[in-house]
Amino acid sequence: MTRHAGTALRGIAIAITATALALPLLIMPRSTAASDLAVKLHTYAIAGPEAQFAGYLTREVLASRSGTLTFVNEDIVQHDFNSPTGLFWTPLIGLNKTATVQGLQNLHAGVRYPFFCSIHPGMTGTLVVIN
Ligand SMILES: [Cu+2]
Repeated sequence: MTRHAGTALRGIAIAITATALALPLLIMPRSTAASDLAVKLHTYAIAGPEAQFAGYLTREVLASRSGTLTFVNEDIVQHDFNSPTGLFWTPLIGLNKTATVQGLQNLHAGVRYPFFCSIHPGMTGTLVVIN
């Protein structure tokens, strides 16, 4: 085999490899790339004992727009979980109660949103929307 033929074969091998790598991307329906891989998270935000002084136990909370975020109150004092701009919210709930956070569909993936307790403004955190 001449040096020229070897170079040509190497070029063909590279072309075949590149095609093999690109093929799944071309065949894969567009929806599979992002939305089918999106995870519907069920996550929790928690107010622990003395939360009005200690803050939320979960200062950073993950959520997905199509998932479920449950707020849990483990304090004897009532608390809630709200967006300062009204994008998401729960009612005030008492000890050992849970509430589903409403309004997640209003949010945008990849954005961090502040949250707080409406009767204890010092209770704050960040909601991270992953998809
Ligand atoms: Cu509170």
